[in-house]
Amino acid sequence: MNIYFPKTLNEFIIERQAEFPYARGELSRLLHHIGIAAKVVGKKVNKAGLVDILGHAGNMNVQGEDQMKLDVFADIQFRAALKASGECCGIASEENKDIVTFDTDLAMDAKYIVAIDPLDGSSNIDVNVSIGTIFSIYRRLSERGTRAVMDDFLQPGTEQVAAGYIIYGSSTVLVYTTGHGVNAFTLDPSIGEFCLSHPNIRTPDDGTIYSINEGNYTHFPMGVKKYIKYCQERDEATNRPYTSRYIGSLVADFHRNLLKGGIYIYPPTEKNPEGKLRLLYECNPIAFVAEQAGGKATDGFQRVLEIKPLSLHQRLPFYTGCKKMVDKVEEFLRAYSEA
Ligand code: P6P
Repeated sequence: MNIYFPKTLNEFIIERQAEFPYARGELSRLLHHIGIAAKVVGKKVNKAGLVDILGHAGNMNVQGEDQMKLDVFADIQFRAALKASGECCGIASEENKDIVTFDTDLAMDAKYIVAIDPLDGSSNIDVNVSIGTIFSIYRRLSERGTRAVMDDFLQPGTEQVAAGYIIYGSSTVLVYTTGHGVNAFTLDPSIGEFCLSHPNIRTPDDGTIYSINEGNYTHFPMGVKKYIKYCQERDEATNRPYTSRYIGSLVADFHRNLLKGGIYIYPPTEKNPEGKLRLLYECNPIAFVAEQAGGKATDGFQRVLEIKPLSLHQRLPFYTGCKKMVDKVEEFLRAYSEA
């Protein structure tokens, strides 16, 4: 009988803790608690259609409980886990206009802050499409023992200590980086553990999948329009035409492109002239993972991770994936920039 002895997320985190000089386990504990919240949220997402947790907050479900939207549930769950870890002093979440700071002595003494999109793509839940949680971890700038402040959250993405996402799909997969490569862990429901399934992920240097909502084509910048046509032209030497794949869930589109090779683009549109995606808890964490796997992430002209955030929910155009594909779209953007 072959013994199945997987490397669990906890073993991996502790094993790799040695990569952090002077680390005393704080980051390990924080990542461990994110893993716990991911399991709880994953369970709810996978049963969303059954336990009547779809729909909008404020309604009563069949059990007479106050029904909440799944993303509200996810926000509460991750907030509770981060607070309970004792390693996080505050959170910036897509679900909350302002930062959430913890006021227990334990939490106020914590070293880290977290920016999070608790459930990205949640509009896809009722049609059973994969969705995800995206998180980004920074060292606080403010003094330990005090409440976190806004400046703790407005740091450039290069200051991230760790970042990653959980994709709730055909399986629940947690992908993260601490700046030493990218690793993915698949939840084994039979033992309730995240097990290392994709060690040291490297995204291909080039790819043949492009992900963009072409419904917004009319209002795309000319460089994006030209790039889409480039993807659609026949040229065997460069494996074109490419394949168009767009799920409408960033984590799902990004994860497929990360493994198979591709580019995800959310450019300025008429409805979102600044771009739709948020810098703090969507673009920065995804950009950190992309770069650590050998890919690239820009706003079309500059490296996402070097952008200094000016506000919590700031949006920007987002181009991420295989380095050569991002380079190519940037070439078109420069050639046709209206500036
Ligand atoms: P559109 C989901 O709302 C999201 O933030 C990303 O997950 C996804 O890639 C994008 O927006 C989809 O936006 O405008 O194409 O529906």
